[in-house]
Amino acid sequence: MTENFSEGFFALAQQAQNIALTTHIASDGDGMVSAIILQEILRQSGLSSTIITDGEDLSRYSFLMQNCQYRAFQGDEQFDLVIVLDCHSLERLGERSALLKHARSVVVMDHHVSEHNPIPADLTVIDHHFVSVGAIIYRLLEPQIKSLQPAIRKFIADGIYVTILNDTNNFSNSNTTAEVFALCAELARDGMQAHLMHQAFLQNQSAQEMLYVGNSLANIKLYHHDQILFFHSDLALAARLKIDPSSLMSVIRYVQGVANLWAIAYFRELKKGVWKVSLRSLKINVQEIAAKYGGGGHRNAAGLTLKGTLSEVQDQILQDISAAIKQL
Ligand SMILES: [Mn+2]
Repeated sequence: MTENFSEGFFALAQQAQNIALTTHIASDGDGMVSAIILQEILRQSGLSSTIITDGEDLSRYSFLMQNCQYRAFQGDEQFDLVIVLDCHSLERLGERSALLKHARSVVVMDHHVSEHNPIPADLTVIDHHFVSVGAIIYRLLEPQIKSLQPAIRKFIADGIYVTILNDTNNFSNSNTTAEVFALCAELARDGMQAHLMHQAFLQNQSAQEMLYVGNSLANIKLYHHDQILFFHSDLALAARLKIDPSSLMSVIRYVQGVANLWAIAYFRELKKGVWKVSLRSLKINVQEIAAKYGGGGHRNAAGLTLKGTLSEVQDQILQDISAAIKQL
């Protein structure tokens, strides 16, 4: 698969006049950092590209963005080649799905469980065995990466390590396998220093962010014999603290240490009456619940968007989680 992919990938990239890299709505440290490192790999082959965002604050990746070319989606842009990372369904691209209409070719690289409405592409890699899309890039473009100058290889290793920190939640999720450690050992041999990446990516919160987290944790509610934990952050809280929640690390990780839980749901208000719901469970399959509402993810971690008041949305999700628990 490696050879075929990299050949096909570089052939498409070389034919393209211009290249866009993009990822799912509410981008994260896997999709966005994968875009940053793939942009560097393309640059090293003499190919320029642009990362198309939703205009979110990317400052938490600034330590990897010295040479990054990116801009917010403007609505009517045309790119010959569009590379979609960490997502393979049209809905998950939001407004940026318009990029695909004008594209001559499309590449999709993802590691989520297959969903409805997959993006039609010239080249698709979807493999849920991979810990992150960064890890897919490393394995599929390994010969190219190994041939680069040491400083560039280190930069790419740093980025791939960050995608793994993000998607394993600092090596604490069930996707932290022997292969993940083996891959990280290779990254360390390329010059990646784990303690520096940990500091840069996981220990860079502002005091305002901690206030946002603290206020969100203050509204924890427990259901079903204290086995289901709900909490939320609304628009009023973000406005009061003058914070852009899309720029923050996942808030849900602060409750993943709570003992004896069957499921966690975190509700964040995206717009008036629209809630992004993040689900976590080591017992039930939350990907199935997310898929029911057009969302997606993995068995243990998934997300969806729901409209309604907070209590309507929470009632709905509580019913779904309770039903899934009953079926166990
Ligand atoms: Mn990912």
